[in-house]
Amino acid sequence: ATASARRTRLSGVPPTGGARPNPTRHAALLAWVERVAALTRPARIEWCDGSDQEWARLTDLLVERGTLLRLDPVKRPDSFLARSAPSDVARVEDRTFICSDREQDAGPTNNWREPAAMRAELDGVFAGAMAGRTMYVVPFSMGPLGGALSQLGVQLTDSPYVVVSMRIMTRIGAAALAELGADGDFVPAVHSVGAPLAVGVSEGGPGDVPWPCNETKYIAHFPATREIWSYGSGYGGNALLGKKCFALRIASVMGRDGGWLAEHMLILKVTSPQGRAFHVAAAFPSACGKTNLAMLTPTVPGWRVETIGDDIAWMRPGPDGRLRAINPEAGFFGVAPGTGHATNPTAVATMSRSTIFTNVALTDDGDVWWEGLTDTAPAHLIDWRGADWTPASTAPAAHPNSRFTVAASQCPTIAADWEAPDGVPIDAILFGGRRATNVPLVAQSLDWAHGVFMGATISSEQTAAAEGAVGALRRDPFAMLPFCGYNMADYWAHWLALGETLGAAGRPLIFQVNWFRKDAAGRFLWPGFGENSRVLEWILRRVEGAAAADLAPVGLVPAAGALDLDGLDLPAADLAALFEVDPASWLAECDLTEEFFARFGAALPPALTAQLAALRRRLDPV
Ligand code: GTP
Ligand code: SPV
Ligand code: MN
Repeated sequence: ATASARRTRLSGVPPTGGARPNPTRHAALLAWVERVAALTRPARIEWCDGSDQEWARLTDLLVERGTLLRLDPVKRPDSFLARSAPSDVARVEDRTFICSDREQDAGPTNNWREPAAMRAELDGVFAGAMAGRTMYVVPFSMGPLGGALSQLGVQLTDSPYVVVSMRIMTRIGAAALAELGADGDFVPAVHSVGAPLAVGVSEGGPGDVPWPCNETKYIAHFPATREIWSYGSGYGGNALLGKKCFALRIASVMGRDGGWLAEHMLILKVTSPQGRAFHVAAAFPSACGKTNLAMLTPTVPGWRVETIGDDIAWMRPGPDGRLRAINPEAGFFGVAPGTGHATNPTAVATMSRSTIFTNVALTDDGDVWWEGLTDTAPAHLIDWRGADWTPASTAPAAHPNSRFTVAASQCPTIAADWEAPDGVPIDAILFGGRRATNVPLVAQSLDWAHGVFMGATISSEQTAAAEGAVGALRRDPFAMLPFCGYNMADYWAHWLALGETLGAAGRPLIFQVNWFRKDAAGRFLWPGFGENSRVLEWILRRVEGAAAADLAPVGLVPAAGALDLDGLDLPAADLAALFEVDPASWLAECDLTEEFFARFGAALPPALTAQLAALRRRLDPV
């Protein structure tokens, strides 16, 4: 069709309600919306204003369509359960693409596709993809509106479930659109569930399904033009494009080009009994404890923990030369299983209302349940697939990657300054993973480069957050394996360079932690959760220069008595096992690191090769 014919057709499309159509004078935005609509051919276009009325209208509509089930309004006010298609429950890493101009800029850890070829392929896939559905225009801000570290995006989506989820996870609507003005920069993000409706079938009516999606999926990123195209999935990380696609994959490229960092990190504020406030950022792979650490209830007397973010941190050197971090998100998309009154009471309190649960179980009285919420399971449930479940059932009631979506502002431990536009100064950075063996409970890096080496060499047992074999040990450098939008070796070089920029005075201390070490019988050696505050205490005393450390081959570990174990029933043998560094196993690990590093060829920073050699010398000093 000619451009003018297209315009005629589009301007004839009535909005279903909500904001008036085209509530912006941003010509480039309007042209892009029109272009995508001409390609995907939605039945109507709706601009989202982010209002409470819009939330009420869309959640009602989703309940009517069977996508959401309203939970008991007394037990769980304004809250909903979604059951996804059983095939659409996690991120799809093998369908995630980085379409940089040059293959080497995607690096060996990403799936690279030549941009022009991918564009042609996507043009085919997206043609008519939204037929019969509403295309929602969702302007959003990552980071507080107008903040110095914040960025704007606009997501087009044919999924109202995605709209209501984006409303929780980011700052959507009229304010973001106003911030964009008539010519502001935004990251364009197109999302379709890939389930066009046949002529005569209406959205949510007979012939439609509660959770539309497509067996074929694409999560494609164009770093040069900062574009995102997502197709075929309605699940969190695949579909809420402000999160992993923008705030990590695209933003990491922006950070590379602009001298800042986009990281898969929680941010927390810790206040000592003496009243000194510290800020900690920590990178753990998916489903390895970020949300739990961010909401930790300390067991060490006198310490206080407040939450700033649970998944993503954007960090850049501030005017005072220190590294400052913001949480670009506005909500939590947290792992449900294992989140309970005993392990994370803060999260449980956070989701007492206005929460969307996805793929958890439904109780007979209209509330939710998952493994680990309580010690004993209810006698009867409807499981995440919608089938009857009893404690005698063999499969779990909630999917292992079932999630809660809830506003950060509802968190009882949210820090007063969690939306500070200039961020908070970071004192310590933690790298962790799920390691049954080898990696000690805590070790401080010897210097910045050693800290970068610790981050670059994280390996972790794979979890249900992505499709793939759960439990398999894999390298997940900086917990960014699935999220770095460019060559991982260039990313390490960027971290090394940032250390230079920050200088000795501005650099946070770097630590490695492991809550998941096990004994031979497979039992966790460390109680974890609130008891992790003991490790935080030692870390922050190190920042103050007030805690003793011994040099171990892998880094500085707490000197005898320096880790506060008061009141903890931890056998001496378990404590020793938590810190055991077996040179033979570690030398074997060094060989694996050498193989891993070799994948990056000439892009590997020489400083990391030097770190590996130094580690080997410390393990085998002859
Ligand atoms: P993503 O949202 O996927 O990025 O995950 P996350 O890193 O935020 O992980 P989360 O805090 O949700 O924890 C994932 C799982 O690990 C949950 O089942 C937790 O109960 C469990 N977990 C978290 N912290 C600890 C800990 O200190 N010890 C043990 N044993 N398990 C933990
Ligand atoms: C993760 O997998 O790291 C998550 C969930 O935080 S998702 O948003 O799906 O990426
Ligand atoms: Mn995550």
